[in-house]
Amino acid sequence: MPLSREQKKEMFWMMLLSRRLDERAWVLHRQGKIAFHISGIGQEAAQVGAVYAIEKGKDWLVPYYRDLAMVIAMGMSPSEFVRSLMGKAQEPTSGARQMPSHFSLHHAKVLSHSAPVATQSPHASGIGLGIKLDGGDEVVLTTIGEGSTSQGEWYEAVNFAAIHSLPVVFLVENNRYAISVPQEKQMAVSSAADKACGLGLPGIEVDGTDMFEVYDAVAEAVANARQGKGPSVIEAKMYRLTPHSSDDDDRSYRTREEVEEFKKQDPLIMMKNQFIEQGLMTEEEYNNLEDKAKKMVDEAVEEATKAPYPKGADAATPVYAEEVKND
Ligand SMILES: Cc1ncc(C[n+]2csc(CCOP(=O)(O)OP(=O)(O)O)c2C)c(N)n1
Ligand SMILES: [Mg+2]
Repeated sequence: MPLSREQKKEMFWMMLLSRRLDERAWVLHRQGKIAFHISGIGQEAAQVGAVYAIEKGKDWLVPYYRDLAMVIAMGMSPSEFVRSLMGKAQEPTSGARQMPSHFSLHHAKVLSHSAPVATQSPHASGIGLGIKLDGGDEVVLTTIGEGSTSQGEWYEAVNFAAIHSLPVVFLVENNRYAISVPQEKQMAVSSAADKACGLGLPGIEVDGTDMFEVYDAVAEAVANARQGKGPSVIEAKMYRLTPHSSDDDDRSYRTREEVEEFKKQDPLIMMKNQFIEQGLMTEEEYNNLEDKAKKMVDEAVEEATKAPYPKGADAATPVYAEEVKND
C-alpha cells in the first residue's frame, strides 16, 4: 500500500520526537537524574519505516533495546518513556521492574525482551508458530543488532521459522558496531542478509537511513508472511551515532573523524532535507514540529519527575502469581 502524504508526515514526526526524547535522556543521565540510557540515535529512519509496515494492534513487534522510535510509533507516550527511565510506577514496560529500554507495550502487542542479546528471536519464532497453529494471519516483526546475529539463538530462530514457513520478519539493524567490536571482526560476510541464504531464505539489504526504502522492503516481507509465504531476513545499514550506552566511551575504539563523517548521513537531517525538497514539508512546518517536540519532551520530564516510585510492598506483585491454580 503506498503511503499517503499524511502518513509520511506522521512518520517524520515520529523520528523527530524520538530523537529529541533520546537526546533528553542523555541530558538526564549527565544530570544524575537517571542511571542508564541506551540510545537509538541514527537508527530512527529504519525503525519508523519498518514499524509503519505492520498493522498496529493486530501484528506483533518483538523489538530490541535501541528501538525507541519504534515503540513511540507504536503508541508509547513520551512521559511513559521518561517514567521508565526514572523507574517510576506504572510505566508500561514493567512497572519499573525491567531495565530501561527493554521496551514492551501490552496494548500494542509489543513484547518485552531479556538482557541476553538475541533471546528475542526465538520468542518471535514462537509467536509465529502460535499464529500458524491458530490459523491466524498476524505477522511478527522482530529486530536485532548485527553483532547479535552471531548468536546461536538468532540462527536457531531463523532456521525454525524457515523450516515451518512462519510469518516472521527478521530485521537486522546494522549500525556497524557491537559495543567496541566492528562488523568486520564480528562476521565474515558483508551483511547479515548474506546469512539468510544458508538457512533457505533470500536476504534483503536496504539503506537504513532511508525510511521509505526500509518501509517498502518490510511491507513486501509482511505481505509475504501474511499470505503464508514464510519469513524474511532484511538488513538495514546505518551507523550508531552515539556511544553504545551511557556507560561507554567510544573514543577508545573509533576515531572522532569517523563519527563526524557519519553525522553527514544522519537520517533525521537527510529525511528532513528530502521532505523539504519534495514539498512534503516547509521550513516553517519543520520549525513548528521542533517547538512541539521540545514542549512535549519538557512536559514528559516534568510529569515523570512528579510521578511516584513503585511501593516496596508491591515489588513481587507482577513477578509472582498470588494464587497458582493447578487445573
Ligand atoms: C548474550 C549476551 N552477550 C553479551 C551481552 C552484552 N551486550 C549487550 S549489547 C551488546 C552488543 C550488541 O551489538 P549489536 O547486536 O550489534 O547491537 P547494537 O548494540 O550495536 O545495536 C553486547 C555484547 C549481552 N547482553 N548478551
Ligand atoms: Mg550493532
